[in-house]
Amino acid sequence: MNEQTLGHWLAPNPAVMQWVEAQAKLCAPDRIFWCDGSAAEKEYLTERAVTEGVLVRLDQKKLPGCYYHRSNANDVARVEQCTYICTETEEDAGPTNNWLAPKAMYTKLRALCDGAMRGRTMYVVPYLMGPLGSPLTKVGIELTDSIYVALSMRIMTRMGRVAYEQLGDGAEFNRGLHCMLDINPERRYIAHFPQDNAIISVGSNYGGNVLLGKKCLALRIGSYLGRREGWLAEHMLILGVESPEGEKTFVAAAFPSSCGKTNFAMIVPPPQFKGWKVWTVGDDIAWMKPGPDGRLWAINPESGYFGAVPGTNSKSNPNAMTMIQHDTIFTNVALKPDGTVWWEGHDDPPPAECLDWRGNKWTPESKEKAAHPNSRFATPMINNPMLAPEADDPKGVPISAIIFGGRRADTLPLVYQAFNWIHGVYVGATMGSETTAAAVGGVGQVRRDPMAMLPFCGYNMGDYFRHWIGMRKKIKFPPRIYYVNWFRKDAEGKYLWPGFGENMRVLKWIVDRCRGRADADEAPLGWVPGPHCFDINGLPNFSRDTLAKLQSINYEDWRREIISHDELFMKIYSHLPKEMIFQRELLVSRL
Ligand code: GTP
Ligand code: SPV
Ligand code: MN
Repeated sequence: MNEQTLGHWLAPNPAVMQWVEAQAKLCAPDRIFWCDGSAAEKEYLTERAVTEGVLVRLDQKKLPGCYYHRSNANDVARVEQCTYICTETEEDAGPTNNWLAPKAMYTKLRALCDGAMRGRTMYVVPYLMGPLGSPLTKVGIELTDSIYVALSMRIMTRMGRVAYEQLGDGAEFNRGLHCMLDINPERRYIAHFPQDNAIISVGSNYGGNVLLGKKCLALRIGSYLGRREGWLAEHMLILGVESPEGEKTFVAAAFPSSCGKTNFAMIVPPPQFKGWKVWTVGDDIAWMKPGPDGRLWAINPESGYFGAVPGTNSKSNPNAMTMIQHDTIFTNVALKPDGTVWWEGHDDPPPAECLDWRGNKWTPESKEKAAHPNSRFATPMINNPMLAPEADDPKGVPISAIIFGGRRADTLPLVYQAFNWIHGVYVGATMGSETTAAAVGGVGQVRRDPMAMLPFCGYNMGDYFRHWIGMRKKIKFPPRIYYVNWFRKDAEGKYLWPGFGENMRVLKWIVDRCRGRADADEAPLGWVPGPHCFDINGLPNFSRDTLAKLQSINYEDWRREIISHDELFMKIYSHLPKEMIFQRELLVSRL
């Protein structure tokens, strides 16, 4: 395939041509490769990535279509300290975001990109976030000098001609520029220009830093556009629960990075839930808009899963294990001599010898982990045996429940339901969670992560709360709001709740509440399951007593918790809706 001739199929959209030309002039690539999304192109690019050493071909009998990638050891996760929201004023970005004036950032980054693709290929990657023809769908074009990004975007988004089809001769598309430079953390910037619908990412080649459709467009720019246009861009999975009678209830859930969205989106109900099915619509991002029928409708803008690998096995996530057996790119897991892969928490025991995520020899005696804690699979959603048929529906799905949840060893109970929408917004806004390996920095520290959006909100967090509160007026039948915590531990540090598939028990109560067929008791935090409508039958070593521990509220812990809420509230005080203060007072008085 001759690259210069590619692109001839492209009906010239003047806005696209002009912009690509200008960026090419800046970055000075030797070649421009116009991606069309075809199967032939995938084959060609894959072959080329293998030749260049960017991908390792895995055993094609055991793992057909699967490839292996190692990122630079200094580049293994999102970098929040290098992520900027370049709104016109610092106040618009708010105190929870890094900010630099757009002009200053453009100047700085254009200098870094100047000639940065000399000797390299610039891939022009057109993509859709959302199904073709959906009113919520957005067009993006990412220019990248990473063949890994081009191939990953093909999995994660609807990539290729389809994007030009939606764009037509319009000029409204997200302009994304990605230059790897020399993968130097000192020159790493993930910069967003919401008012220009533009993103520039330099100095990284990893996940959320560079797959610009995902966190950058679908969440940071998306949330900014959502406020302007009256919808919500959220860090949420979407799933559909089907009862034995065939009734389907759709639920969206926001848990911070590496806190269980992919797992929850794919749960397999335990045996006692005979006839119940859980379908995946999305595992990371939801775009939600009020529909003409007064309900809140959601799409998953992505078309693939970029999931955390460690801990994935046929017990914790059987659907994920099935879907990553073919046509998957693995990043930073361990590579076995037989051309297959391994990670901590795999079904198979540790291999006698393998190469770790850095490419060094590893044996079970090694002190370091074989797979990086933030190693990932990228797999197309069509691989998922429980992919909801609605995942491609331009209309989306109607959301009956919104769940918030964090990773908390103490203080927070297993489940409760907010009293109403505003209370639910408060519950989401005050969410805290232990930090994880999904972002560079410490692991295990509790921090406030409102709605799991702390690293992803593209404007002032106080205004974001106000937008959430204001949405209530636009939704006649608002979803019920819940809080869950799968991660509460006992005094010995062991998880009190078995989690994973057993989370179906919590989900069932939530669905039954939405359908008006489960009772609840009023408690200080919200509604909690009544004694007879939370099923614990068949749970080994689990008693009503354990459930009581999981649900218990310790007043001393809650005193500390509310003081910790206040730290965030003080930080954003000048934009904090007063409803949040009132909710705080109500909570204190209930406690
Ligand atoms: P991102 O892709 O980073 O946004 O993460 P995510 O929210 O999709 O999290 P994921 O489902 O990948 O889970 C992250 C980690 O949490 C994995 O190590 C899981 O094994 C663990 N985990 C998920 N669900 C549960 C659960 O119910 N209980 C416990 N104890 N651990 C869980
Ligand atoms: C997250 O960190 O929430 C992820 C992984 O989903 S990344 O794509 O790197 O953002
Ligand atoms: Mn995520």
